[in-house]
This record gives sequence, C-alpha cells and structure tokens, in this order.
Amino acid sequence: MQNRIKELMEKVGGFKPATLAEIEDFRIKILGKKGELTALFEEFKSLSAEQKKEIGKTINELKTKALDKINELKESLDTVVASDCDAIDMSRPATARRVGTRHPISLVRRQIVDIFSRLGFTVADGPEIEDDWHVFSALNFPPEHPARDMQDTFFVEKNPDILLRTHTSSIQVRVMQNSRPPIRVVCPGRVFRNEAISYRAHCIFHQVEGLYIDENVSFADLKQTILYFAKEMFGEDASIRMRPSYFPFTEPSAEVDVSCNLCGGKGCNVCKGTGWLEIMGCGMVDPNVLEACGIDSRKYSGFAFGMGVERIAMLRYGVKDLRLYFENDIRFLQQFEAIY
Ligand code: 2U9
Repeated sequence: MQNRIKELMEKVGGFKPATLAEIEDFRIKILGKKGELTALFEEFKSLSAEQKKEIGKTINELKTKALDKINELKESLDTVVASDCDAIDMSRPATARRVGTRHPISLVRRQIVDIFSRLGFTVADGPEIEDDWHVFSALNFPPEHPARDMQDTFFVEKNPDILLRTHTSSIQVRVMQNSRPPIRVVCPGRVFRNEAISYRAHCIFHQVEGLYIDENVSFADLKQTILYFAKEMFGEDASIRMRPSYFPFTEPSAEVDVSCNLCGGKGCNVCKGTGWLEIMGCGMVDPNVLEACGIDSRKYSGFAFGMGVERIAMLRYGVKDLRLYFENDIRFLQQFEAIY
C-alpha cells in the first residue's frame, strides 16, 4: 500500500493540465467516488491499528497534496483565461468591412437620368451594334459624310452596313419609328468612335441623349429644359449660354456652356479663363429626321440634346484624365459613393 501511495503522490506531483476540464477529470479519477485515493481510503479502513498508525499520516498527506494541487491548478488556469479577456480591448473600433463603390460613370448617368425623369422623360435602350440607316442615314447624314469613314467608325466584319453606334441617337430613331408623339425620352448608353486614346478622348464612352417631340415644341422649351438640367446638376447658381453650332440632325443647333462653378464665372485654369465650361450639344430636330422616322413634320416639332457622361463626371468630380474611368484602379474608384 505504501508503494501505491508513493506512486499516486508522484502522479499528483507530475500532473500538468492545459484546461479546466482536464483538472476536473483528474479530480474525479483521484478523489471521486470510484477514485484511486478513495479506493486507498477504503482499504485503509480494513488495516490493523498498527498499520493504520504507520500509513495514516502518509495517506492524509497525499489527500492534502491532491486537494491543494487541484485548487492551485484551477486558480492558475482561471487567471490565464481572465488575463486573455483583459487583452481584448472592447472599446477598439471593429474592423471595417470593405464595401464596393459605384463607378463615377454609373453615378453621373443615374443623376442625369433622374433629373430628366423629374421632367417626365422616360428611358429607352437600344443595340450597340447598329446598321448605317439608324446611325447615319435616318439622322440626315449625307452619303459622303466623313463620320462614316473607317477612321471615325468601327465597322463589324468589313460590312459597311453593320457598325458600332457612334452615338445613342439611333435609339431615338427606333423610338420614333415605333411610337407616336408626344415623345419624351432619354437614352443612356455606350458609344464607340475610332479615336486615339488620350486624357480627353477614348474609343468607348457614354452618352445620354434626349428627345422631346410634340405639337408646338419650341427652342424656348429646349432652353428652359437645359437650364433646369444645369441647375439640378451643377447647383442653383448655375447659368447657361448657347453658341450656334451645326449637326446634320438638328436645325438650328447649339453648343451649351455652363458657368464655371469653380471660379463663379471670373475665369480660372479649369475654364481656361473664360468662365464657361462646355457640357452638351442640342437643337431643334431637323424636319428631314422627323419625316425619315415616320413623323409628320408639318404637325410636330421637337428638340434633342446629347452629352458625354465622362465629360459631365469630369466637371462634377474634378477628374482630369478620362482614362481613369476605364483603368479600374481601386484607389480612384474607392473615392466614390459606397454601396451598402
Ligand atoms: C434624333 C434627333 C436628334 C442628339 C444631339 C447633340 C446635339 C450633341 C454631342 C455631345 C457630346 C455628342 O457625346 S458628344 O460628343 N451631342 O452635340 N446630340 S443634338 O440629337 C438627336 C438625336 C436623335 C432622332
């Protein structure tokens, strides 16, 4: 029995648990109802008085050692767990979840479309691969017009009739063919031009064009619509001016400038000292275009306008290089409205 007490003493001394659960298991194995020490105490009862005198002291020492060891281990593990808790600073801000951002072109396209929808314009879409008639002929481009040149337009599989649209006007042509006035529509979309890529030009860009056709639509309606757009997009203080221009599909035609919102019209390096920034082109729809699309030009008149979304976004957000829109550089894109 002395030997078994000695063995148990060594077992207790050498016990090195890692968890509180291990200590509890150990306690049950040693001191539980069927534990090794409990069994020794049972045996101890049947010893002679002489033997009890000899062994009693050591068996009691073993019990005290086992109880002390278990309590000490429990305390030390409790402290480890508690100090682990202290290491967590509950006041630290949580790790930010990375969220995506909207592309500036999507943002500005949506803003443009929203402004015109408040005036009752609906949105129309159309194919990017078009035919000559919808992109050029219906829009009063003469057969020899240089826009049809391969230097300006991308043709599909060398077929001069199938091409990538160079403007979204082809959508309005389709709307006019398929509906009757009044027509009030905006057409956002990608367009393609055979241009060298630079900080101010790209072979793919985005347009929003608009068309309003009804009886008695006048240039005054056009002017007021564009002024409303400019104030909504660039602020209540914005003013516009129109300069005479030429497009095959509108007569008269104009380029529209908005007052420079950086210098308030005084002149700065953004507006190149003029106080004005070009934002779009517009005009009254040429009667030839109305007739080509099946609309009676004696009864109806209309205005149209067109703008480059990249250009508006450049002015809105101070973007100096158009290529940034296409490079997907996360440092550029992350500066815009987050998507939650
Ligand atoms: C139909 C009739 C007329 C759309 C128009 C412009 C003027 C214009 C340019 C602005 C910058 C293109 O992106 S840009 O290079 N657009 O100046 N667009 S009027 O006129 C139409 C469209 C459709 C049936």
